[in-house]
Amino acid sequence: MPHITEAPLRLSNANLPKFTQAETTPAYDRTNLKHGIVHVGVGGFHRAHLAVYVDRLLSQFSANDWSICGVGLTPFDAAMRDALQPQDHLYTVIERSARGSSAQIIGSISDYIFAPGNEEAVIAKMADKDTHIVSLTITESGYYYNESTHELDVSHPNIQFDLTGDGPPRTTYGYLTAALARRYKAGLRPFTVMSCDNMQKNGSISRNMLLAFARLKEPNMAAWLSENGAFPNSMVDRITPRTVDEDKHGLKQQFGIEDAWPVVTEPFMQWVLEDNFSDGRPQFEDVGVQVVPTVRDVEQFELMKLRLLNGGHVAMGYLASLAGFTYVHEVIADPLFSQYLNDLWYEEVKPLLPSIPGVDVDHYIQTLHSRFSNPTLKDEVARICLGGSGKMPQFILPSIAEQIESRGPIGRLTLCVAAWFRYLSGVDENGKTYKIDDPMAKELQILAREGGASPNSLLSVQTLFGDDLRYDGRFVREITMAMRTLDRRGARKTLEKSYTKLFTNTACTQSTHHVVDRDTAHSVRGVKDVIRGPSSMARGVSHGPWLDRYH
Ligand code: CS2
Repeated sequence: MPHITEAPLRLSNANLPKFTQAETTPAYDRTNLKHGIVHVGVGGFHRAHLAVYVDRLLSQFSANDWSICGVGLTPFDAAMRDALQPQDHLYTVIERSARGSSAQIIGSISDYIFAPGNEEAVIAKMADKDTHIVSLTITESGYYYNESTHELDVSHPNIQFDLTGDGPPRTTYGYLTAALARRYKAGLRPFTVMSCDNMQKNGSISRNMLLAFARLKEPNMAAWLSENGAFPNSMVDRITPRTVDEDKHGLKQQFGIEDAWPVVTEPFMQWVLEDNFSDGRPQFEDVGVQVVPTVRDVEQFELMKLRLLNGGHVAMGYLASLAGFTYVHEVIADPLFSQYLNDLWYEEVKPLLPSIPGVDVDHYIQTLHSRFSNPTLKDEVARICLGGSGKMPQFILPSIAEQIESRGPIGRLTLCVAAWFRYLSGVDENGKTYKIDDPMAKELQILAREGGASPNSLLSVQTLFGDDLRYDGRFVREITMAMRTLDRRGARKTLEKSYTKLFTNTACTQSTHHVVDRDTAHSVRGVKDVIRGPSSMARGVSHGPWLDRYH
């Protein structure tokens, strides 16, 4: 690992030629770029994903019309502005694996507008003729999508404000609609709205929600947008932990780069993108994006990724948080938790997935296991527990509903919902308090405390559970039992009770699929008896309540 002896240098255009330890630095003229893309929500994920693909386009294909202008809509985004502006919007992507770390300096974001106080500048930028795509990473809750009715949450105060108020917009739809109305009047084409959020049919949801909003606010423009707009669906993937101070220090010491806000990520990166654009697009396929012709081609990848990767994160996250784990790789190295996750994947999620030509789901699951096991990434359990109200309806509840429909097993999926309910109390099993970071935190926390070991109060939230789940006798029975067991025994003991027998009886009889490449070798050590197909216990009890014999 290189260690720098000279003084570290602050990132800036002028210093770029001096960063000799970086694997790549922008080799293009950053003064000669147009903002073909305006991106709303510049966080770690965007900077490790779309911005990296665009950086490749700029370096390798001189795609100068496609640089990114970042936009931050919330007051919290001031921190990103303050980090990026003084360093000419350059930043470093630190890739970490068993092989070590590498640093790439990324230059594709060439401007940043902090919206509060500069609302007009954001609208003007989106409306500019050089802007062809507005991309979004605004989290699940940024879409104001009612999971139960599949409609825009029109009654939300922010949406109401943007529909009826005179003030500057508060929601993404407020900005998009204002900018699109200008383009409509100016005779320009609508920009493509490209969602890069983890949602099933992210493009279709963006389309339906924005059109619902626009029909109420700008009906003429809405008709034009409906006819001429484009909202590609996509599956996006790259695990991107929160940056901590240690990452900044490490970057200075190892690579001589002083960066106010680098991004840490894994080597893996994937983007499956529907080829549906209203005002042109860069040749994303030239830089490793899987551009596919129709929404159907994206759907199956999306489903696999959201239900297995994101669902897996949610499933382990709340139980692990209650049990006091800090990092994801520690959870996966614990045989009990690993077995739980493995059984959830194989028994309760995989059977629901369509087969994708050329994709081996078992291999995909093993890859996830090894990605989650990466100890160099230090992905925090707290991160994967953020925003559960947006994640549960996307990643977990649909699997439960589908399993109920086909009379399949739901024990592990249900235990994860129970763990979330217990987590919402805000106190872990060691009595440690933590903040619930969720747009619905206030109301959910009140309901969690009111409900105690009973799920009924939380199940009454119709927007999350719809009518089919909250009135489903089997689900309600299982979650009630799961919550009681969790309450009495805690997360680890609940799992221990479920698995002690299984481990002694079946550990030798299961076929084991080990992942053996260099990058993932860490995953094999310590958990080698755990990565395998579904357990016999799971097969044996799959149609009965999973936890009832522990009562
Ligand atoms: C995580 C994702 O917090 C979460 O929802 O599951 O951020 C996950 O790391 C990414 O979707 C990976 O592509």
